[in-house]
Amino acid sequence: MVDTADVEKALDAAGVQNPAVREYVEHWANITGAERVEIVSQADDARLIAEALDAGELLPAGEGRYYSRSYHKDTARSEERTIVATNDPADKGVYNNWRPASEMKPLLVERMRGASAGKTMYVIPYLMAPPGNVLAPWAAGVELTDSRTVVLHMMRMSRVGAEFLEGLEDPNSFARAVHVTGDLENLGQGTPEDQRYFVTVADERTILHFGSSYGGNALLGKIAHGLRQAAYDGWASKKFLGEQYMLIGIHDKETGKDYHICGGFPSASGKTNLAMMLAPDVLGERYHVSFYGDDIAWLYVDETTGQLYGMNPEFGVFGVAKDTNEGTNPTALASVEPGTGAIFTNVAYNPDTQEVWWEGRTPEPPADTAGWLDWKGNPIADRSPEQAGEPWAHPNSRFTTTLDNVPNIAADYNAASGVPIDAIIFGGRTRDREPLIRAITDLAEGVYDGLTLGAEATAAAEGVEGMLRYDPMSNRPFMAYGEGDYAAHYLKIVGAAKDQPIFAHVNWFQRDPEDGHFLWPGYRDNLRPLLWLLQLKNGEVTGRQTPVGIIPTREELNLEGVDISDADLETILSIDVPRWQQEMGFREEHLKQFPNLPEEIWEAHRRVASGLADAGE
Ligand code: GTP
Ligand code: SPV
Ligand code: MN
Repeated sequence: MVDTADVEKALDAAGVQNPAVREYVEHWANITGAERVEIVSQADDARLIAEALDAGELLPAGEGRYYSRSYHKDTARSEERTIVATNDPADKGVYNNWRPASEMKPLLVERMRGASAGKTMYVIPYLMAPPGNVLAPWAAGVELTDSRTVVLHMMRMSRVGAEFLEGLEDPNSFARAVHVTGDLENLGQGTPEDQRYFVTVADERTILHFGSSYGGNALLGKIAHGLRQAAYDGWASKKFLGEQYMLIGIHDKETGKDYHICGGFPSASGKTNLAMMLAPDVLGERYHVSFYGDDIAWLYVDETTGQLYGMNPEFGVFGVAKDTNEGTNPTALASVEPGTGAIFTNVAYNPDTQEVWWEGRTPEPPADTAGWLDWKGNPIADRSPEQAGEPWAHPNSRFTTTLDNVPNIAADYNAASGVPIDAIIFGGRTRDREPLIRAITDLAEGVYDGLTLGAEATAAAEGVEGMLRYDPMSNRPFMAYGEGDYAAHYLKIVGAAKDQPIFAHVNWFQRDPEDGHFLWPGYRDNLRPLLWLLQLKNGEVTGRQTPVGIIPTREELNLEGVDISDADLETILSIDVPRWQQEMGFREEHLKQFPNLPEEIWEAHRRVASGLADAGE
């Protein structure tokens, strides 16, 4: 085990002077029993990559690209094992899996004690904000991890460097994020003996994750700090919202105007794709879409101007590989080209050619299977006939790359303030009922709509793919406190903005009940309903009022060059009243779970329900 003098020496060498940080690092070095401590900064990337290649933790995937494979039972977030703990039972919500801090902390210390023996404990100082943002007091953090692969991911996903910890107004205002991998082969993942725990002790700003080295379970700046902790901090400070939102800019070259839209879709439901979207060819002369963020936005109102702002606290993209190709998302492919330093995880890999492949990359898998290994590392050529249909890549396989590599990254993505928000959208995978877009102009109705977002679960979480469930604001797995308090806080933050954003619910995933085809072509064509939404906000179109919002008429939606049948278009631009009436009953049950839901939300519910009752007569 490393001795305190050596920890002090490492901290000195890295220029870490903040006494609270030093104490925290020493404390956990003692508990985890790591053999050595290393403080990392962005400048260490090339060296750590070389070490990881040497150790076989990463494999080369062509020039300046890397491949990593995670343990086969460790490929997605575990919602069941994720817990928000605090010292106040009033923080218990329906979805946050609340437990007392006093119960969880000892359990985690017990599991982490001595668990990094023989390993290096990496100290990753990071910032979840563009430098200089007013929310900086909640953005600094220090992740401790015993996994080099996690370090390399964190360097791509967040701003890393000891400088972010010095000069904090309150030297204690950094999130303490401890990650210990554990013995992955003996953790009983998914069994009653499951040893994993992913705990955010929100009122102590301490994150303790044990038993995984994958994605949101292990890159603690991202989901645990950027979403769960931030949601709690935003509420406790009454200053901001931390949301699972993408954030894009739309530039109209004809009028010179810039618009910014943010919005939440559940995990693996299209945020990255929307943020990387190119305008359809016929609209490309006039409009340009720029990328600000694809997974997290923090929203706040500027106290002097009253303007609502959104900013992306992340520095990179951890995107779903499946179905990413030249047609669906050429931007994503460009962002992981040779030389970008991108890391692919759990895709199929060919060590002979250093190529990678995933389902949907090309219509058919490589014809010559020689050398190809599936995501578990098993040769494709050795598959039995029964295994032939199994995917080559894990459905939640991902690519990791920094914002700088994204071709449509906004010129001002690093701006300290973030950007003014014009619209907030919600959406998800919904195979029926939800039209292409319905706009909502009232704040309470917008928040109500977010709270009643119902969608199919995806492979981004273990075990629930395809199940229909409510996913409030696309935050169900990231809820940090009670849903009633959350709704009230949301109303207050956005309600304080002098110009109110327009809300909308979108759905790219309606399917034909007979043959299952997607009714809307999606991807870059998704710009069309968004342009309509901005025109509606500007008073340039009026749409058609329905009980569940305003939907575009066929004429208003720019459909030039879209390949869609009249019948499909009709379906996605209409409201199935009986189906919606049935939905209102489910919504009532869903909302009833939340005590102290603001009366405005219930009023919105009753307004929509009575509108639907009238429409059905
Ligand atoms: P997380 O990173 O898990 O939070 O997910 P995300 O919301 O960023 O999801 P992402 O954009 O990576 O999309 C996930 C999957 O949805 C991919 O397989 C996409 O190909 C698919 N997808 C995205 N947009 C569309 C669309 O417009 N239509 C259809 N049919 N599929 C889409
Ligand atoms: C999600 O699951 O919503 C993600 C990926 O964005 S992970 O980092 O694994 O949480
Ligand atoms: Mn996400």
